[in-house]
Amino acid sequence: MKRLIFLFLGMVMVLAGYGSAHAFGNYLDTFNTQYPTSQFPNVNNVKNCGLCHLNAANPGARNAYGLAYASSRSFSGIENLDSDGDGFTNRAEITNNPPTYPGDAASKPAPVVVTCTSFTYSDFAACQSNNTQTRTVVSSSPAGCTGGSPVLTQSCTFVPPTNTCTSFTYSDFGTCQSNNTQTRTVVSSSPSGCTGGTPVLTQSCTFVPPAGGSTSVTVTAAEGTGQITVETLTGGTNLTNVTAISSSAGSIVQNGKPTGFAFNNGLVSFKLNAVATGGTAQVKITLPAAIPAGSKVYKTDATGFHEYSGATISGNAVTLTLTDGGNGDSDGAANGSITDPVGIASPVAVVSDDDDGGGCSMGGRSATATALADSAIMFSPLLIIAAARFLRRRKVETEK
Ligand SMILES: [Ca+2]
Ligand SMILES: [Ca+2]
Repeated sequence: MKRLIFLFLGMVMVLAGYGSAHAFGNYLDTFNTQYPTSQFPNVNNVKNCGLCHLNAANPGARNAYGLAYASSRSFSGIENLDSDGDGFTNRAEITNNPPTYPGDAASKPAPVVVTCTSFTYSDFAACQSNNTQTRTVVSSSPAGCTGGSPVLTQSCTFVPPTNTCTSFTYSDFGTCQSNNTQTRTVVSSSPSGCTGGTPVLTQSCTFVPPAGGSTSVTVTAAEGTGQITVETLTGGTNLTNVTAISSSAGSIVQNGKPTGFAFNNGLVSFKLNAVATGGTAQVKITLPAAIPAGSKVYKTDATGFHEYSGATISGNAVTLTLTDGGNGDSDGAANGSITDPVGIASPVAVVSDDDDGGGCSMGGRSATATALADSAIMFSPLLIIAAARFLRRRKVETEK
């Protein structure tokens, strides 16, 4: 009995195996017709149960390709489908070399490697300290390519960035000048070691002329000789600090004081306000009496007396042409005001040796002239004696 049972089971197994093999054989014939080995030599790689079933070794449920075939019963009818959804059509997988399973998404042709041959680039970045600059690839072609040899760097000449000042600390603004501006200076700047930048050094303001000034001020000469009048002519609004000073005052540096001259009326100092910054101005100084010929105008500063050429003498007045911060401005700064200690040096009186005595001249005699005159005076008695002798001799000869 047992033997009968084993025999039965053996026949069932053989028949089952035959049925499976027979079914596979039918499909395979059809498959071979669609994909002949003669045309696709490697197609045999996928000619097994795994073509249509999830498990090649133990064929059970169909995979996606098997299901598609079961539905259509036509290999040609499903070859343009991508049954397993791996991105390749069933035909592309089967005819690929090597072929892959159209029902197994994990089995698919290796991607085709295309090397990029053309590129578009970003702009080059700033030149770096190593004298190179770089750019990046924006796009490349052909589509889907990889690699290639994009040119991403080039040589350049690195220029160190200038360290420009961006922040400043300032002094206070100075007083408002006659041009309605006031200035300040940079005390410090940052970042450290910077240069340049655009500090704001001036601003508008409203100039207010100094109070108490006048266009004409009269003071008594320091030497008591009379009145000295200082008046503005052009280029300044008013005068302040008009002061008469002795030329020998302790406040006046005596270096350079001319010899043979005297400041008969002393000096007069004044401040001329509201001169255009750096501009020129004219001031007229009228002295108590006519200014002697040969007089010179002197100005004084911290180093002493200096003859001033920017002056015109006429009668008892001298007109000074002055420049703010320059000629004639003893404060030395183009600051809208002119400070001007000035005096007229006249030749000193020289007592002559004339017989009538007591006379004097204003230095009009030269040293040579004086010497000749003195000689003439010295020898005059001898001339008288000689003349007397000459006349006496003539008288004797006549009497003979
Ligand atoms: Ca596929
Ligand atoms: Ca596949």
